[in-house]
Amino acid sequence: MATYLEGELVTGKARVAVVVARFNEFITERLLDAAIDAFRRHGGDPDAAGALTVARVPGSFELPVAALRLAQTGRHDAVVCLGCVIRGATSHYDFVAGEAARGINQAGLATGVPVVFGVITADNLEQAIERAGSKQGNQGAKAMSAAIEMVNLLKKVGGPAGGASV
Ligand code: INI
Repeated sequence: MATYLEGELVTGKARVAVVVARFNEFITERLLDAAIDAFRRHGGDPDAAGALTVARVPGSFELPVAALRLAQTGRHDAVVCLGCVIRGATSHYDFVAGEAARGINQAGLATGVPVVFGVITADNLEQAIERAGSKQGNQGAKAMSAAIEMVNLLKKVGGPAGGASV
């Protein structure tokens, strides 16, 4: 008999930290609003003590170091990283987007705490807007849902817990 494991989209007592980049804040604040809303819609109370922590960083390049530190505290079951990198707006797009992705992945692997990539990488502002609450949904809501699913999956898997107890 096979064993099938999957995480429910139920916030429960999960404690989630969100790191949000100020760069392109017109977009990233929409991602943050949607992430908090998703936390609530999945049954969480963002105002409960320790349930939701929001940390702001200058740009997407700084997301990994803040995510790593938050994950290392042991006070959060998942960390959601939100940012927006627009190709048209920078010649160092590839460095910022690439290092953000690499560092966010590393922060999760180093700590065992799910660290979710909620960074929009877009060719232009129109594409970014599409992923921040119009045609393509909202990357912030998707990232929060992914975090909650991962918290619940890892709870079922067991083993060494990286985050807070849920
Ligand atoms: N940061 C972003 O989050 N998005 C961008 O599109 C961007 N551009 O265009 O350069 C950006 N740059 C800032 C970068 O993330 C760092 O904050 C900065 O280089 C200081 O380390």
